[in-house]
Amino acid sequence: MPATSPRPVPPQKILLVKPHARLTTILGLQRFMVLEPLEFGYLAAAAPGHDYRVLDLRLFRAPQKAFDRMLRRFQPDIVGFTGYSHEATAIKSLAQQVRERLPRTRIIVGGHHATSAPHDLDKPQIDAIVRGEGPISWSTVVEAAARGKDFAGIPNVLVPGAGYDAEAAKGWPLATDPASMPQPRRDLWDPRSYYSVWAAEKLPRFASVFPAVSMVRTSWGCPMKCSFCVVPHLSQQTHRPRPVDAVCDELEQLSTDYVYFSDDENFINKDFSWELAEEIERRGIRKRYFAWTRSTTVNRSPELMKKWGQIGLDGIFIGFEFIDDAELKAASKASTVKANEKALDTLRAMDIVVHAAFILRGEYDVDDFEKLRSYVQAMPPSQCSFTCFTPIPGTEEYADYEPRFVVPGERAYDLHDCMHPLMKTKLPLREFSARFATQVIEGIHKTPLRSNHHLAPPKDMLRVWQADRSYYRGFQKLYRDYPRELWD
Ligand code: B12
Ligand code: SF4
Repeated sequence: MPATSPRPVPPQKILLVKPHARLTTILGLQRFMVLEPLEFGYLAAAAPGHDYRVLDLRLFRAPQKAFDRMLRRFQPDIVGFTGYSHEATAIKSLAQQVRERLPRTRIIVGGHHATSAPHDLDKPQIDAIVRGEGPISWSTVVEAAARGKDFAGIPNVLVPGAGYDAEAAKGWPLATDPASMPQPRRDLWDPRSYYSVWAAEKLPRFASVFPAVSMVRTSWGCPMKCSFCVVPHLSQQTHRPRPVDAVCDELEQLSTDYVYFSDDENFINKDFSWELAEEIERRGIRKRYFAWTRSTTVNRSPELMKKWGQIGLDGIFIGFEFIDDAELKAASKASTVKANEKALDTLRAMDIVVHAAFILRGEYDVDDFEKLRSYVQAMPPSQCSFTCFTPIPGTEEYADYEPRFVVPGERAYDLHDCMHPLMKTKLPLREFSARFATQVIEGIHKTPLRSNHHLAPPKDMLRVWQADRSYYRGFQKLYRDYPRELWD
């Protein structure tokens, strides 16, 4: 008997939506950078043969109108939402609108909030919650939707409603082999819409500080276990590099010259990073790069940094976190203030700019703020950013702290941008916001482009000024995102 071929999956109209931000802190950040919705490129590549549209609502001044227009014109069979925890309310509200207007459309949610806090998405307007790396399950999810089946039993998928598996939701999703990931599609958005302020020790005269930027993933995960970070949970404390050739093939296809790596730690696997650098060099790929790493990695492998500097690495994000060894130890950072400073000096000597990221705490009083301020003022030119310590959804720490949150339940997710303190602050919230804003703006102004008097095109100078103002105001007004009785 001839083998029967499986029935082809009926082609679907699939809309993939990234919600708009609401918090002024995030809107301020977006003045400096909005990076590609790479997750959707991976999904579309994992289940080909369908008609995909990507709607990135971060790019619209009137996101609701853009969403309405897309639903009306495209009439999707499937809508997939992604989102961070601060976007949880937006996801639920947009999903509700789809449910009311297109009752036959299947609604799927994936991404960080779905992975870390799936119970928050156990709602009637959602048909499936996909956790972890989407490509593992996406084609099965799409096939089930296309055939009108339900989603029970698909790996890493939870089904809202009576069948919601609260036990499965307690564990972290299954890991994915990077070699099994497809090459992400980039034809679903305009690469020129995505940008990042470009940090560098030096830029050519009149070079733009807001170039079009692509986001590329060379690896994900991290073997370390800093107590404030969710990555070790997401990655089972392993670092997973992609095949070097797959990364280089992707780099070669990019239409932009600037690449922001989305890895958690780009250089922690020395052999992989070295091999990747050599292959980039061998293929003659000429791009500028920005990456994330630890100071201890820089100190352990300065020659690797030098190599990357030679092939185009302009800047590195390093979590300095705290300015005191006891705090670093308490957070299991496995680093010291000296190690951070040494890495900064090493990289500056190689003309690689450091983005030093600090964490401050809601318990900070005036003295603590002043201590941090003096430390940052005394640093050599670097790009500095600040977040506020907040427990991460999905971790045990989050559950421990939750009873002490100043805003209850789902509202706490709305504030989860690592800039809004979730516990009561020592200073009144309004004063906390003002001091946070001052720290943030002073940090931005330490950029070497300022001290080196980089001459950017006039439109960029204006844009930087507007972004600075918007970012500063976002922090200054942060207290307004809380109930009024908490402000003073
Ligand atoms: C790169 C990155 C950024 C970039 C932005 C990336 C972008 N495109 O916008 C920058 C540096 C700007 C950034 C900023 C922030 N980030 Co960030 N970021 C990351 C990082 C390191 C990688 C994310 C990424 O893009 N990976 C590559 C893509 C391909 O993978 P992915 O998003 O995981 O998608 C896969 C799956 O999740 C799934 N999937 C995703 N969506 C969907 C949808 C469907 C329908 C399905 C089926 C599957 C699916 O499939 C995808 C492909 O496998 C993660 C840490 C991590 N390990 O993930 C933190 C992380 C996502 N960031 C986080 C946070 C908190 C922030 C900020 C709020 C921090 C801040 N104060 O600045 C801001 C918010 C920015 C904003 N505009 O909202 C948290 C989110 C936690 C949470 N529960 O919300 C993370 C997990 C870091 C952490 N340590 O906690 N970030
Ligand atoms: S080194 Fe970075 S990515 Fe790794 S656990 Fe610590 S903070 Fe997270």
